[in-house]
Amino acid sequence: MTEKSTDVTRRLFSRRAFTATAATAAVIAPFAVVSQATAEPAGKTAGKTAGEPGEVRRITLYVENMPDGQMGYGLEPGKPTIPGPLIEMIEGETLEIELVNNADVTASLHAHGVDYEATSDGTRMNDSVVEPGGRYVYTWRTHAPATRSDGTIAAGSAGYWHYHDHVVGTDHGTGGILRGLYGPLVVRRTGDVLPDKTFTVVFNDMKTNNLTPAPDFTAKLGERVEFVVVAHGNLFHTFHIHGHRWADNRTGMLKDPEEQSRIIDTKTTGPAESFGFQVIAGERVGPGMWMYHCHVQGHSDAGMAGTLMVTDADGNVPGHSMDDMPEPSMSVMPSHSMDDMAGHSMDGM
Ligand SMILES: [Cu+2]
Repeated sequence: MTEKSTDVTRRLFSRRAFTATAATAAVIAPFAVVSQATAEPAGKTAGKTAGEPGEVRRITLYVENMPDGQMGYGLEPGKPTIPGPLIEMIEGETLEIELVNNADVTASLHAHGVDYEATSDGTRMNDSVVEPGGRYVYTWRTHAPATRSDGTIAAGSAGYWHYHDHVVGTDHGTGGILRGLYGPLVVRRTGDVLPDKTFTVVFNDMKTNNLTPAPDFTAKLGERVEFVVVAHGNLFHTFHIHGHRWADNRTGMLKDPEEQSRIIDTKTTGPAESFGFQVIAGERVGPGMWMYHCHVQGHSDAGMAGTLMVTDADGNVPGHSMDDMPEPSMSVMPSHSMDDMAGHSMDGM
């Protein structure tokens, strides 16, 4: 524990040093970020949008044990990740997910935000869990917004959602979520602007994507970066990212300059809540080491902090040697024992 705390402190300290240097560099060398972004080839940051929905697609998702008592979902056997793979749908589509349980405990798949029969809800109550060695098909449907016969509006499925286990440890999946069985689900509306990269940040009790410190992400200046933020466990968190802001609406983007959505750079989220947004990496602020973190002070101090590294056209962050930079990670293998999880015992999970 002592060694780990020291490690976290060292990384946070060195990040502070990076940030100070980056700020200095930005003063010395101003960036024309907007023009650089718009200088990207068409289709890089504009014109790339979600198409028309297909009808039914089918994927296979594997549940597997991982080192240190953790578990993950993956699209291929032997390749589980925490968080699980990004699953994207377009409103109107149906997705059949065959869950193959290669783990040693009964597991399941429960989704937020989409339409499903009770038999696809991933609970023991509805007999939709998967024994070790078994497989089961969950069907998720989505729909576009519509006007009901009474004239009211039925919302569409589009949003930043997520999925998770609902049976490992307890009938609420408390052990599965703790061990890493969760992932992002993005339902897009036809015409939505597509990102260049999507990063998922899951605040899971005192870890981020089951890691301490939080993982680091890399993007090039001007890339359209999408964040999906999910909270799990027993705590509330406040996501914050340095140097970037978004609109507090479905996509994070304004459709019209007069739209009244609040522009924010911090958002509080509690267990099983999720939100997402897109930003242009480094827009108006340039390349640099841009910290993101939970803004509950005790949480960030305990390691719920990571970096969005925005690189210049040459792949460098001005003022930083690439040797100094933390290894970027998009999906992560856990590197810490479950014993480290504050306030939780693995007993019975
Ligand atoms: Cu927090």
